Amino acid sequence: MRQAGRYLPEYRDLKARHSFIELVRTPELAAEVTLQPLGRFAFDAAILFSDILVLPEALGQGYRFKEQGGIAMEYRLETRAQLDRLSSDGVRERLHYVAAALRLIRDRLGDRTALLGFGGSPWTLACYMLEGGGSDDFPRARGLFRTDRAFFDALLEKLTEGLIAYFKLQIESGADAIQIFDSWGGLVAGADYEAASLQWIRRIVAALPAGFPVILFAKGTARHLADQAAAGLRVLSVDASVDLAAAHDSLAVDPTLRAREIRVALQGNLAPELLGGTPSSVREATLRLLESMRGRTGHIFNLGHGIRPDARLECMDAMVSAVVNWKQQGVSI
Ligand code: 1CP
Repeated sequence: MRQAGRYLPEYRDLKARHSFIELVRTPELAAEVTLQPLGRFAFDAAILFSDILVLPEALGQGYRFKEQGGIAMEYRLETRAQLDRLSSDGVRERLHYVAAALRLIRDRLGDRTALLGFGGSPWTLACYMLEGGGSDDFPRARGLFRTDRAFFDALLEKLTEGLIAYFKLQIESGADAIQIFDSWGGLVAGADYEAASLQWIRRIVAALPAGFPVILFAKGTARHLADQAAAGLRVLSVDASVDLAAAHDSLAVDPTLRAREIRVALQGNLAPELLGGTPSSVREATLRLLESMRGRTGHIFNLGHGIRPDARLECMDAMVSAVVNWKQQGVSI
């Protein structure tokens, strides 16, 4: 889940003095923001503070953070000439600040807390690049995928190459696992999901060191969990619309996965909106989720999507202590 952000007073303090992009690009500040949530809550893992859009920027299409919230790209990717100008050649150099931040965080965390690196999926990044910013349904990316597959594939090739270089850099700099965010995977259904998104993710996983753990968060793709598991991912992070226990059981009996002896862990999937409510309802929902997974191996408790700015600290406390106590004592509701 996203751990940092406006729900934390200490993040708001830093944001009052530095722009979002300054926080992302300054290793010392990025390390500080990464560690802020761990100063308050007993998380097992830290996730690097950065953004998925640093990769398009490193390819040549910058982004900015709008003060009213949300993201805008420097321009909308439309022409072949613009596409030709994007290049994955300098990714390592241009993203050296991420490597420096990871090294600082690694040093400060020691080896008791896992450190997650991350990036967007090629498809999700293409959505932002083609639209020129955020959208509810990214009509330009969905349109280009259907009307100009050569352009689409050429863009996704560049993104895939760039992401492979970027993830290797993160691994060398101390990341224990990589989480790929395919936040808009749910916009492409059926066989299109494979062509638009999953095949590129599979290529990335295959290019990383053998066995290196990769977590996939792909919103709205519950029907593709078995395909994702077969793509070499170690953990599938699922959104709050999925019944986690049912998903676990359907993967456990999937004939293709069984034949290939593929097992994945599931991560998730408490609804982030709950954290804007009361501590007692958060505790109850957290315990209900944990209980539903009792006896099923391979569950990493997490939110079903990023933390929201209206999350209340007392609700975060209730959630984290419910998980910690449950783990220590096997507490039930
Ligand atoms: O805990 C952390 O801070 C982790 C770092 C992190 C991650 C993993 C951030 C910092 N962003 C992300 C991923 C990310 N960024 C995704 C994929 C996950 C998801 O679906 O939420 C996406 C789509 C983005 C792009 C982005 N960055 C948006 C959405 C834009 C849109 O219109 O669709 C937004 C609002 C951001 C800003 C951002 N990035 C990160 C934070 C903490 C914030 C909010 C900053 C703030 O409000 O001050």
